[in-house]
Amino acid sequence: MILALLVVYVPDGKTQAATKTPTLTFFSTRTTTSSTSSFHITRTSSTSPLSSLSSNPSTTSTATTASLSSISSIHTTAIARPLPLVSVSRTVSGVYNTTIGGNSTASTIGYGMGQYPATEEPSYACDNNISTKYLNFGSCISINNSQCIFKTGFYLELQRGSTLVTGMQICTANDFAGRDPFKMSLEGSNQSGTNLALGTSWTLIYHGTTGLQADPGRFKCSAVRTLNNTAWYNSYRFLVSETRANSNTVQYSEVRLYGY
Ligand SMILES: [Ca+2]
Repeated sequence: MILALLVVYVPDGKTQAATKTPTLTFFSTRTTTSSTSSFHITRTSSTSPLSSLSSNPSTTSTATTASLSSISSIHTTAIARPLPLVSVSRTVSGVYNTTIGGNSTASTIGYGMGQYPATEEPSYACDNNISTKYLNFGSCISINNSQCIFKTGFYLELQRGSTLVTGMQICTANDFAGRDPFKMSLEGSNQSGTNLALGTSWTLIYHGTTGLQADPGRFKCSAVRTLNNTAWYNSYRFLVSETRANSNTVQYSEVRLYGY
């Protein structure tokens, strides 16, 4: 006699502490014969490494067998997933001349200092579309200098609410590799609205290279960088510290966050 048992656990994914398990799936079979009545539990779990999430966030691993008594002791590997960067009121705020932990200086539409073209606005870095990009002129406009775009970026409050970010990925745009972000920072905040313009609302999560040190080509993404972060935030701010080469603008097609 064969009895199939399926157990699926899916968490709410929003507000609980970091100990929650993202997804747990068991496929179980019970096999009995005239000589034995033991249970055989076939477990199928998703254990894809973070680096594989850009192509497939739920790769299935091999099955293992355990006794029924060990079901409660089976642990799954937490799986960081690409996070939808849908923002509250669909607002993604561009900034320039903004330092880590400092107040945000708002960027506006235009072709001047600290501005961005209307067709290359900040939200295009969060639209999950690699063919669109965010470009900022920074503070130099016509001067090619790696520091001209220093302190540009954007921030947003996630519509999904409290989120734990444990990985990120930056994607290049259509042209001019020298405009690629080379160094960056990521900060988190549990403030919202106008309070996000205040530097005191932000806590630094990561400051370092983007993973684009070697040019991956146009419309390509860096490997997913694992972040050593255990704090949950509603809002995130991304700032570029340096471009690949001297340039009068900085641009990127996507900033992708991974986590829970
Ligand atoms: Ca895009």
